[in-house]
Amino acid sequence: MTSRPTAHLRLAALALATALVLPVSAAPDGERGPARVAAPPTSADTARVIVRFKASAPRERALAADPRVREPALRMARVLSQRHGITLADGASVDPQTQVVFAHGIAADALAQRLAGDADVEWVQLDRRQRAFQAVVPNDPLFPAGQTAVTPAAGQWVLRTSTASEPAAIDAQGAWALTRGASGIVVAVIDTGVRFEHPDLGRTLEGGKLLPGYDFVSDAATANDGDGRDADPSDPGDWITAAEDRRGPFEDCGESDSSWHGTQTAGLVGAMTNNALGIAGTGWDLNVLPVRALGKCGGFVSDIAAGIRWAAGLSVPGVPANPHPARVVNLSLGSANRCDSAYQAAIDAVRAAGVVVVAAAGNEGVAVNQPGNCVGVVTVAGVRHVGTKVGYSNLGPEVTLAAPAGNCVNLSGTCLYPLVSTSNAGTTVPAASTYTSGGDDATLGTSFASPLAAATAGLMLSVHPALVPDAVATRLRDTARAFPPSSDPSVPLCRVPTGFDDTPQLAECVCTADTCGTGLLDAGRAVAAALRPQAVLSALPASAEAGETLALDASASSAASGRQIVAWRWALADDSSATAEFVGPTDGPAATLSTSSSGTLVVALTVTDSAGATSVATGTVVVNAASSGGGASGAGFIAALALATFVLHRVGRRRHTR
Ligand SMILES: [Ca+2]
Ligand SMILES: [Ca+2]
Ligand SMILES: [Ca+2]
Repeated sequence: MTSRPTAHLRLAALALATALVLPVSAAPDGERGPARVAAPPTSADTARVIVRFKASAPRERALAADPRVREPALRMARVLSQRHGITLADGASVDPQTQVVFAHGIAADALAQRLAGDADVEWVQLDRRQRAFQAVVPNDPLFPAGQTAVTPAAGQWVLRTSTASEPAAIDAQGAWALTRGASGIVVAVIDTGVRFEHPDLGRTLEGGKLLPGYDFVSDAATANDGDGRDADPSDPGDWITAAEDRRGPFEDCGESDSSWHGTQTAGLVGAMTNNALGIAGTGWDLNVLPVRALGKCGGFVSDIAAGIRWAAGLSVPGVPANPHPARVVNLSLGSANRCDSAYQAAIDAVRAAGVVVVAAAGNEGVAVNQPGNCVGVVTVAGVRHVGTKVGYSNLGPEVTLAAPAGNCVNLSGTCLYPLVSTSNAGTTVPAASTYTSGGDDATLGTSFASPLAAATAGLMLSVHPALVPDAVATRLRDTARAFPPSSDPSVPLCRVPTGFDDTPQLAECVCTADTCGTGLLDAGRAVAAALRPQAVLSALPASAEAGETLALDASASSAASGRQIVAWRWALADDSSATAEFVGPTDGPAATLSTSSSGTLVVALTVTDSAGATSVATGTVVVNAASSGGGASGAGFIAALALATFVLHRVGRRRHTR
């Protein structure tokens, strides 16, 4: 630094000149307004351009006094000044061939034109000022904080950018700065059905958000619509009378008013957004597929499993094919049981079809219910606005991550931090369309944390449709924000429950990785992560024989919409114990690996997209000694077989990393 005082001072002066025109914050009426930024410097100020020099160009470089600096900075301004008769100043380096150049008294585009003609210059472009994308604020009136006409006063705090007082907010605003969702990406809500006439939902045919869907409730009494399965998933109400609670098919179901549960989950996923009415939906432009599987006193696993399959576009006998297959299925339902085979089979089938299954953890403060405890599910626990577990939420190692589920904090008055969604005023049959509030109808429960994650998955798939379910889950998990500690030292750590019969943990507790997942859902970070490419190693065998040649295939790798994979790099990871060599190029979508000695091979594939983002996938192959006719002997053969099986499972899990 001190070796070039003149250049240093000149740059400092330029920086000061730039800084002087920047912040303008007072509004004309003297009231404090949002910070504004003046227009970028004009020709009267500083022109700044980025200049890339040809590889053949001579380089003038400033001495690097700092031993940590690997390459001295480019300083070509003096040479260019002499050649072009303009006083130029050196700016920062971009790469070994590219630097910024400043000038006064000339327009930036004129400067760029002059320098572009230089024989040593490859290209010149304007060095444009870039801005952080501002949080997107939809105009739905229930979105902002400070509600006075209705409750909760916090409005849709859940969707806003997280703050010190509401650290659990999921930053849907950050996600919306990247995408407002592709309407072709469908999120299915397997629930009690919906109210199509709600003005903040509506049918897609009439410009609304709800696809036609289907009603899978096969038992007519449960369905409460007069028949079994049918093509209308409208929610007729699921109330239980005192008499029904006493005897009959709904005995002990609990006397209750209609819940309009499905209308609430649907609104959280995809209420009409920025329509100057009611609420914003987490998924903004995502469409919602209503699949009715619950009615009075819930519903049966069989109907839910059929609904999961149909939602994903798979066949269900006796039901017409779904013309709008979903990429995400939300399950805000369940029971305190181990995962039933019927659930797991449906979940496995739709995951194989590329569908992300998201489920709520349940609301008893004990172990995660089914289907949240099934394999391959993104399972969502509920947190308070401060990021601690909300008392009622189930918990345990099956949880993927946590999201706000609604909490009140206060013991009297209206609930302070519920979620807000679309609903209906009817206590039995449908009445007027409404929104939930901080009153008796408050939206509270892990049922409402789950759709926040489901909609986020839909936004992720909107920017990168080829992401496989495991990649969506990994990126959701990896981008979750760390659980904040409680400000109250008396709040205990959550503990892993022993099961469904464990003493319920119904008080606030501090989340840990094995109780509430990897952290707090962050929609903004998750969608940003979805923009990264997906490295996929296909057709990698679990085992091979020494001397065998392996064909490696990365053609299933993918990039986000509008980007392409532009580079592939194959390598063997350092922890490989077998000997092998690549035959031919290692920078294409396919490679050939020739094995020579036994051991374990860890193949690493790095892909780079046209935006320069990278992703790595690794796969493991066990290389066994070549059989020499005699075959492996007893114990050794069995050990090798066991190892191969183990690795097969590992590869199966690891094949789609990130
Ligand atoms: Ca029916
Ligand atoms: Ca029906
Ligand atoms: Ca709205």
